[in-house]
Amino acid sequence: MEINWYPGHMAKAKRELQEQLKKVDVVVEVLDARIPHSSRNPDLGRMCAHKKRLMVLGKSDLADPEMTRAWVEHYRGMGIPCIHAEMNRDAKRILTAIEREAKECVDRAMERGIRKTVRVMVAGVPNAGKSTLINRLNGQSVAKVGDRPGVTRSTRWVKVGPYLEMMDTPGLLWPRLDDPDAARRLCYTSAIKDDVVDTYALATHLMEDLLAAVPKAAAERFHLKDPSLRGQEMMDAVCVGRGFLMKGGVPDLERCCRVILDEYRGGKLGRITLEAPPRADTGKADESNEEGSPIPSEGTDGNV
Ligand SMILES: Nc1nc2c(ncn2[C@@H]2O[C@H](COP(=O)(O)OP(=O)(O)OP(=O)(O)O)[C@@H](O)[C@H]2O)c(=O)[nH]1
Ligand SMILES: [Mg+2]
Repeated sequence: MEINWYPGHMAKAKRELQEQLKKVDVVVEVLDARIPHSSRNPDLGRMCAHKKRLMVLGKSDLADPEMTRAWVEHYRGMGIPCIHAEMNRDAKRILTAIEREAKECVDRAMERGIRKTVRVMVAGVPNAGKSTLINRLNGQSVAKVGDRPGVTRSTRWVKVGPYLEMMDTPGLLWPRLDDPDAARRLCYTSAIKDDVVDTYALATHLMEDLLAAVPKAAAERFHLKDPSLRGQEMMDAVCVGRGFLMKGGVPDLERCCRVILDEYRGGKLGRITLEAPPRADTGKADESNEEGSPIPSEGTDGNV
């Protein structure tokens, strides 16, 4: 499944971000807690290497809490400050974590008798929840939010307190999505828009990944009597199970695909994380060789 999506506004946004970085004290990188490896933009890591950083595993209400904890530990082990958050609830915790990262530069300015305004850039892949986070901290909906990628089109500073300004940025992908598994998972979570992929292939892959990660929950939700089915047979069985049939009993695959994607995205199958962090005893935790193991092992449906 080939996926290529790097619209013009993203290339422009990347240049703008690079330019703005000079003015920024802290970079908050928002990841999607359901896919903490694939939603990490390697370009951002490189661009912000010399900045104070805070990683926020957003949408953690949709992810398996145990796995989220493991990912937070994993990134902390790499020396990156990391917290998890549900954007609409955890504003205070996020604010405290930002203040912690900004303390050094605030104290330095204070020694010179200056009360510094801290400038924070909020960056990450499309649809991760960046604008939602800023609205929440601001207390008002100043940034446009929407459940599709590419809602924020240009950078924008928002004052969220007397001494705190945050920059909302357009979601950034990297120009070559050369890891097909990561690209596919970015489609599952709507970081890449549906129009650029084949919906049938995407929904089939998602269904297969769900059956691998949470077999019981997926089979139950989609009324699949035989959870070992894959490909076309599996999709036909879902149509029969859920009653997505057209005249003459023909499977309504279009509807089936839409429902699989929508129900996963809406958290209808429970809290699922599709990537496990590398085990602590394998591989070194340094940023250059960081890799997540793609799919949690069979039978992790304890996370539902
Ligand atoms: N369940 C859940 N949904 C969230 C959370 N944060 C944001 N959302 C939803 O995710 C969608 C995308 O949120 P945005 O804040 O627009 O995301 P963004 O990162 O600014 O997206 P772009 O501007 O397109 O890059 C919206 O429908 C939000 O309501 C969260 O913590 N949990
Ligand atoms: Mg936005």
